Amino acid sequence: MKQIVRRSLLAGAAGLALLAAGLPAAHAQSAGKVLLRISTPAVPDDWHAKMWTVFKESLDKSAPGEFDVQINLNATLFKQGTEPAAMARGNLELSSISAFDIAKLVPEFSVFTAGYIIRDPAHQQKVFNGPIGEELFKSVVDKMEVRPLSTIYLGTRQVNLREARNVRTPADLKGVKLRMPGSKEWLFLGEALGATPTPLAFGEVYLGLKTGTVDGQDNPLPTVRAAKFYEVTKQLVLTNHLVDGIFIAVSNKAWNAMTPAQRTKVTSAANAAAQYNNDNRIKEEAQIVDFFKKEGLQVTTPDLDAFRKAVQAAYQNSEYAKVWPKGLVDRINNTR
Ligand code: KDO
Repeated sequence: MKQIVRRSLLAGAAGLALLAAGLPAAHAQSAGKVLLRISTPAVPDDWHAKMWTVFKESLDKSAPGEFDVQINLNATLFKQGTEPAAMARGNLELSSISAFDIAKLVPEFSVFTAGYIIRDPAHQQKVFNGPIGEELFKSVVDKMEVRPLSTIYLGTRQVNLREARNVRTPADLKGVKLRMPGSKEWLFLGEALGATPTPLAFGEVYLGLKTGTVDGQDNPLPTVRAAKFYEVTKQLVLTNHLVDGIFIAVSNKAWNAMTPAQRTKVTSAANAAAQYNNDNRIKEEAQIVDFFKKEGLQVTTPDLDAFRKAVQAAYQNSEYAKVWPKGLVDRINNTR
């Protein structure tokens, strides 16, 4: 008995000594390495899928043999939108989470689910890398048990229709079954655009368009190319309605178990991945319209003022705006 008590006291003391030295208490381990499981619905050919290879290569270089980075694409490990819960439970270490995922637990974050708020990728980086990002990310760490590390430009979302039609204003989307990801924040965006939003997971969109379950979908153009939605649609309506962002996030469990040196390396790997995605996506967006025209799609520009006014009014009058901290929209607008 004495022996057991003494042993556990010793083990406790050793644990305390490790913590005092800033060493990890307990890591998810894989053959002695720190396990970093990644899950994303992204298709392999999209930039925010390829960026995870940049992340892995960066860590292999800065910390050879220290991390076991496992990349799971196409939502094969966790369903789209369930990643934050999996991370909080300790079943997943990393993923890229959206403002829509965050808004479920940090309601004020819904300001970034609103159309026509973020102006462009540079504005997005300034907002999230400045005081606004710092304040809001603190609530994410506390309420979601995950820590955003860097901001990924997912692209500017556009409407993509199965059959071409004349779309000048939101009224022209009346009755159009527009596929949106399956959460109320997404469905509200579809409604604000004037359409009839229909929830569907990303992995089911191609077939939904092909069979006519939905009349259209919205996504940034590089994703329309990478997921081959152009094969089953006839028109792109350049609404520019959401300058979309996702955030590379690590679970608090994994983060707290890392040494300070490991945290620094993981953070720079996330930044390298973000830079890779952002540079390539911005470059591709600037020239991608020609690709779709060659594929035979009609590319049209609607009355952007009409879309902006309708969407902004829908949000201002919504339940969402009621929880936005006073002055936040002005602060976002004034970030230059
Ligand atoms: C989508 O389902 O339309 C969406 O673009 C939503 C994003 O938040 C993100 O989940 C993305 O899909 C996936 O990463 C696939 O590109």
